[in-house]
Amino acid sequence: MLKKLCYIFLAFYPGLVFADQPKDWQLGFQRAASKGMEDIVWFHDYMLLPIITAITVFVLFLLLYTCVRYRASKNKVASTTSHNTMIEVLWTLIPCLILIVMAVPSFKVLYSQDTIPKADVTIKAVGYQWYWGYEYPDENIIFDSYMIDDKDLKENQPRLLSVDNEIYVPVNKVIKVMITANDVLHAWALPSFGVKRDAIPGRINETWFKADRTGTFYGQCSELCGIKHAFMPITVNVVSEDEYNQWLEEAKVKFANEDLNTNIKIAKQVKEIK
Ligand SMILES: [Cu+2]
Repeated sequence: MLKKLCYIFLAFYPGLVFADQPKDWQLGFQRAASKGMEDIVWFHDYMLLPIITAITVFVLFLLLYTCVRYRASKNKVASTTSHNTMIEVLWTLIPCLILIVMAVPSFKVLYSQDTIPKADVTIKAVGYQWYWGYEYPDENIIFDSYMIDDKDLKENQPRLLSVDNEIYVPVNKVIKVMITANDVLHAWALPSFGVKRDAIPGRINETWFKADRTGTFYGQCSELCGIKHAFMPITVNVVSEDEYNQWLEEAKVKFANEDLNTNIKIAKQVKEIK
């Protein structure tokens, strides 16, 4: 019971949920790991939620007041009022003002997501039915990332979120993600970074994030893409620069896109034939 109460408490104070993956009973956001997500959480917690709460309480008050004040037993003859210019002007103007006040920070967040700074690392994510393929175009690395089945899960690996080949990125660096799909619509989404973009066949969408702390972060495909839509998770390891370089060295061998030496040999042969 106490545990459940704690979860309900945490659900309303999402900033306190120390997790980079979904938790049982969670209602709020996952803990932010990038400036972009911090802005989104701020916008939700200090702008949208107070406005929504105030409007709901106000409308509830009006409804209750009307029910009591104008109840049939006290008002034998019903009022025939059908217009009140003042009130009509107010209920048009006030919502407009509320929308304008909301629009300013909203557009700021939207544009900061849209303007991609100079990238330190570029990753291409390709959605397939039903797994993700990744490329590090500048590093000649390419690999597929499949969900790990329940029976193969190791300790500390969350169910439905762990993958066999995880992405590695350095901390505090701008990571640009190019997102596309091979077959149907998918969406590459990582809540802690505030990132979600549709993966569309024949088109490349771009987004970016700059993780401000190390750790393992989990996301999922967020566009209904078929029968195994729920089984194509995303795992990102944010590591130090050194660890990233170390991983790169290993990955360049393990996931080499093409054997460069063979290409050079073929090029030489072509030249000789000519
Ligand atoms: Cu998908």
